[in-house]
Amino acid sequence: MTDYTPNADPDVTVQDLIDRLHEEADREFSTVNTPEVGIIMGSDSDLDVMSGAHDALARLGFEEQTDFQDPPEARFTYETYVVSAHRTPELMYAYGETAADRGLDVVIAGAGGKSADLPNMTASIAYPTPVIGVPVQEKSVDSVIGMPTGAPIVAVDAGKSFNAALSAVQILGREHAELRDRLVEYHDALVSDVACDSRDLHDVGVAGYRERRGE
Ligand code: RP5
Repeated sequence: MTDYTPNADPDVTVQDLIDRLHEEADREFSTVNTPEVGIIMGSDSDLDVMSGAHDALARLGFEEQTDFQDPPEARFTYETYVVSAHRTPELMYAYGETAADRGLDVVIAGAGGKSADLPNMTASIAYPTPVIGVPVQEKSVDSVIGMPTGAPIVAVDAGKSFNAALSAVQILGREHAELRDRLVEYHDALVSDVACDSRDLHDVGVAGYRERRGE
């Protein structure tokens, strides 16, 4: 949240968003047309870190769905909301509570600060829908992963939202062979990148390699 000036005449309220989520959850729909992955973050100041998840999903052929009733062409999609555990606990509750009924298969939740409670609270509320926590900062790690026995959360290291998205697609891949294939293809490309880097670094030499990288 970068602008601290209160909006005197907001054109949307938290209650509007809560109502929207419940309306969508109550609607009859095919899960083919709803986002598989929900990405939430505690503040729009988390967006740069959380964009790694968007990048990974785009790399795997997902498109962003911005209108619940009007899906993009891609078969697999994601959505993104700002949901603050401390400023808007009711919205966090509504998001977690409606996740499965809105067709989400997995949620990626990121938060920063020392009290990074959005991922762990959402995991408890959305259970048994899996939640993958992203500590936005190093100091948020303990808060995100520190769940009591019986209250699970899957989490990645600080800032690793890209990996959170890969983990989300691994979960989806259990049901969708197409996604398993895309994950394997992605991994194969990584492996051959290392092979190329290794050969080039050796064969071109350190100085030439650096020069080629524009350093
Ligand atoms: C957390 O507090 C958010 O997830 C964010 O990382 C941090 C700071 O939020 P802003 O003050 O930038 O909104 O809840």
